[in-house]
Amino acid sequence: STEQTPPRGAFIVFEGVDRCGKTTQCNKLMEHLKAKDLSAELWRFPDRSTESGKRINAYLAKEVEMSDEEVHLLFAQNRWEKRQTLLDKLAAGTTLVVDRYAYSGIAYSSAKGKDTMSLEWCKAPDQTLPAPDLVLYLEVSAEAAKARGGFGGERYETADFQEKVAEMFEQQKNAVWVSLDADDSPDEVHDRVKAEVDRTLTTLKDFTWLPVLR
Ligand code: NYM
Repeated sequence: STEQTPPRGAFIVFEGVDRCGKTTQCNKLMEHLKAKDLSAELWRFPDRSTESGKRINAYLAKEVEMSDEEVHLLFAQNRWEKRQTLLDKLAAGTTLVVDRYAYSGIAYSSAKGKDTMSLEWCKAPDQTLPAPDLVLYLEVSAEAAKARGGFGGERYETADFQEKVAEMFEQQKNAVWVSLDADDSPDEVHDRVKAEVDRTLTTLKDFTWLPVLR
């Protein structure tokens, strides 16, 4: 047969503190991928539609109390629930644009600074989940974040805590991370996103396997 297996989809993750512009950039990237006629889906974590997601939503809305350790594991469970679907989509050639992943789980939990929750402890529950091909980290300066203001009433949405979260993101940077200056205009950021994603898409022709989180 002359049929060729299509390359797998790309696994692209956006990360950053609250109000860094991730949602805007995810939507712009989806338009770019659709314009290229690529099969692509937009996902976000937490997925608030599942059982674990509903509990997470109630926790973030301050409707229920939970220990920091419990909610950390619940966020990880919320990702593990999606593991097989995620792998199936990529194998079928669908590119996934994912708004937050394990790095958020690790950053927000370890930013709490509890001695029961070291960085290593926080990393453990997500280990061996599929690792993304590209992490686009939207870096927003403390000044710009303050100027944007408008934090909602959810848990974690205070300037002091967000600064600690940013520090914990910094500690997780690795070879697939690209930091983008999110103080630039949305269109400028999008231009860089496009360049990074297009570069990543071309590398997928050369390998079909997916690494795992370590
Ligand atoms: N968050 C998100 C965590 O604390 N742990 C996680 O694993 C994930 C994925 O949930 N403040 C936090 C970060 C956000 C909040 O995210 C909800 P969003 O993107 O606002 O829906």
